[in-house]
Amino acid sequence: MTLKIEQATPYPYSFDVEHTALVIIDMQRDFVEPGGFGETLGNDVTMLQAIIPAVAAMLAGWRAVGGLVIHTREAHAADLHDCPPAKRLRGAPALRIGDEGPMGRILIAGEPGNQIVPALAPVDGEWVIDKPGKGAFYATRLHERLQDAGITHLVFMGVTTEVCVQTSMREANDRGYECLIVEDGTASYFPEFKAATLAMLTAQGAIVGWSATSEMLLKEMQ
Ligand code: C5J
Repeated sequence: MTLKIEQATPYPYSFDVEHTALVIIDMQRDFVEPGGFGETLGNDVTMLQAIIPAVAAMLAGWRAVGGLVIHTREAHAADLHDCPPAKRLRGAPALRIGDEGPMGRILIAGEPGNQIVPALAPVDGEWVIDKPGKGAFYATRLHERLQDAGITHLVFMGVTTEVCVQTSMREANDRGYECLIVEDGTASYFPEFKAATLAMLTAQGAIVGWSATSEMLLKEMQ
């Protein structure tokens, strides 16, 4: 099934569901709920909670057409061997990566805070990629798995727009994927950073990729 999003920015985006994956970046409790990594950095996590309904609607629509769904989590091993000291020691957060917080150890794989929020929980057959970096392709086998699955197009959602979503979309673009970001399916703790990111990704004739709203996509997918 080939779909065309006529109103996408900066020009129409065409994709074939069989060769496209929906990539939901880091919708984990660490970023979205109080007491996690996002809040320890001093952020207002309610900014990110606001997109859950739009992400859930896209996820339901994508599942209904049988497309591949990929969830990522920013996650480190319990012994922190995959967390560079530069990442752990930077800044002055209330709690650092690996410290014990209200939802278990901050940003550690398997801890309660590292789980995808219940409204967007993965189901059988969906991929869950734990990534130690901001980008989903760094130190993971995502590219190899996508190649094996014949995926050429990626539709991105998740948090935060200017950090893990943008990094992942840029990594994907450099690997040859045709990428689109869902405008209302992504959020930042800083609305001005989200706006700037959407503008810079799509500028210069889709230099990194396209953007569109969930409504535009869901209308075509019906
Ligand atoms: C951050 C992310 N912001 N998922 N991670 O540290 O964007």
